[in-house]
Amino acid sequence: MKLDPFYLIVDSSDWIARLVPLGVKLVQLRIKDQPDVDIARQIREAKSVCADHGCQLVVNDYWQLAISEGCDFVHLGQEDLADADVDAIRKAGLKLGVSTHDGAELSTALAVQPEYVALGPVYPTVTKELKWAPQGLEKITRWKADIGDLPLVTIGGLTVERLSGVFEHGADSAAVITDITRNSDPEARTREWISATKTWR
Ligand code: TZP
Ligand code: MG
Repeated sequence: MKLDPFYLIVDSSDWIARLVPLGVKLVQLRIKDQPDVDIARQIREAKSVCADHGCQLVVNDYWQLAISEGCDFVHLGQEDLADADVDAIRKAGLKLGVSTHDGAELSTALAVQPEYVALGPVYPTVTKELKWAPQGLEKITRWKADIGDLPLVTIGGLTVERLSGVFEHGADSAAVITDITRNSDPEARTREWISATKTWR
């Protein structure tokens, strides 16, 4: 499958309502530590906005809610993957993306035949505490050589200025949180991302 080269990750349906109408085509709803009822409501809102704008919604972590709300794509980290019922996810017809940080995690991810794997953090990130040091650009090339046609999402500290580096090293898509959500003008920055990724779309 072909993924959009710009993969926006946000922590609320409000962000999705604000940024997806600008032309975002791939977005992940990544909510942490909220009651299921709030998450379900936000998934519904996000799904509706994405449907209106031809945007692929990916739900992080909450695969049961993603199934019950009729979504078609989930993203799981390694711990979530270990706990998840992958057969149930597949039976419900959902696509699956998996985070990876090292070779063992890549093997675990490939075993469930995901629609993409994500590699990170490419650069230092303020968003998430990780036990892995920044992976660097060369590792993108190695990962891509290992996975072949399977789409490779890169994540961690990515900015508009760093896009050509990750794509030239073999990334298929670049995921971003901070460079957009903590920008003084998130709408303008989103437009810059859309335009800067045009070559790889
Ligand atoms: N996994 C690896 S890095 C990261 C995640 C979820 C966070 C990326 O966020 P940012 O703000 O774009 O560095
Ligand atoms: Mg997770």
